[in-house]
Amino acid sequence: MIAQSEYLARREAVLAQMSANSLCILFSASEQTRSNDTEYLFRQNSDFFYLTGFNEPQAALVLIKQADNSTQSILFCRAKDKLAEIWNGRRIGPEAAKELFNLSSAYPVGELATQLVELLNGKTAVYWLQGESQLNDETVFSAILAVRQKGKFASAPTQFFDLRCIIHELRLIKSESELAVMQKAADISCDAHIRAMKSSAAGKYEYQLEADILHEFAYQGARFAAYNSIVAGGDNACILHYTENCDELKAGELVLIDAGCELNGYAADITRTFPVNGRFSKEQAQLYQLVLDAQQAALDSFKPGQTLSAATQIAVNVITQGLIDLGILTGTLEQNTQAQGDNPPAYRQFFMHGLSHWLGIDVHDVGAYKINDQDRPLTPGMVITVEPGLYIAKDIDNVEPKWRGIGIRIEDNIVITESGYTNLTQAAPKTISAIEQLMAG
Ligand SMILES: [Mn+2]
Repeated sequence: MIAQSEYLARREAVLAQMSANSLCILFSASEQTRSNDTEYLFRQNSDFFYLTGFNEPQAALVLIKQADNSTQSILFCRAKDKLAEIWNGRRIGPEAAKELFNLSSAYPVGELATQLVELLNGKTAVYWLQGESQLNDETVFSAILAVRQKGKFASAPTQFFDLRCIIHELRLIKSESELAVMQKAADISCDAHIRAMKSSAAGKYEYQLEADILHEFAYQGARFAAYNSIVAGGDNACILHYTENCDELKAGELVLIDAGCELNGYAADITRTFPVNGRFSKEQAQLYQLVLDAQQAALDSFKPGQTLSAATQIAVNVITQGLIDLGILTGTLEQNTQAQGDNPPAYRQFFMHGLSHWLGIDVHDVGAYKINDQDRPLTPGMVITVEPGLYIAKDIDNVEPKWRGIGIRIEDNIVITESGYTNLTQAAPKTISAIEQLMAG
């Protein structure tokens, strides 16, 4: 769990970057209808959660930095309501929230619209997540308009900043306590992958392995998957975001599982590919080893100062050279990794997605990948996925039939450290021998 003192420090870090005499507002997520009068399980807005740890809908956080640089954190949240709480669950309420969440003050959310007009009056600048929600933009603009209409002694802010450039940079570097939560999310997700490997058998259905995965997540306290789980047998693995998970698993085929849980707001994102019946065929093993070698070569390069594009190039070169050696591609490494006129490089037929993305509260986490249009050097505390893949579709005609219908991805989650990296997901087996051994017994 993340201590309240850390949420306070995060708000202070945002306030430190705000200009004097400014206001920042962040809104909670809203409940989303699933059908008629039932909702999806509530999931908090990631940025709001990062600054508050407050997990209710219908809330807003206002940060104020006065002209003399003194600061306030104000929460607007649902008022206590006996009847509503009997039907729909407990509410913390403003009074308790003020103490529990280290706030300067807290008010019922019904007061937000009128108080916001007063709070904005006289401020120079406003920060919010512009364009994230029409309703939230409307709340901000309506309050600004109301200040303008108050007369000549009122003054409305004239500088509007996107809060993303502050908060998303903060979120990109994970603290020790965030890394501890992410390690736990990774551990649970590794257990789930191991369980699916042990459970796999020809004749089972993809959704049954998905059920193993989700049960393991929930049983260990992670009620949410961080994203829809992919359980793709055979050539379904060549559909990158396959989530139907409805087909029968067949002996002799591989199954690709891309699944990770969300624990206390933080995501894991792991992919493993293994034989349905526990033994790789010769061709499967050759392609699998190639992806594993590409991943290891990329992993070996990670340390502060490395860039994602340089690491990607390392993985691309290993995969491309391997495909040439197996006779799947012809020509030189350079010919196959460079664009040919208007055509993408030849290797892109078989490895068509990126190697890495940020990982954190969002599975595809926030933070700029480039700074001034230049690849950003990695720094300690960044968490990324490393996920090379190789996909040879069933209907591709320029590849020998024995290679077709095989999709492989291997994905781990790593933290960049001062000396290199640590792998959060090494507990999930990924060498051919480790997978075959686990599944044999
Ligand atoms: Mn991923």
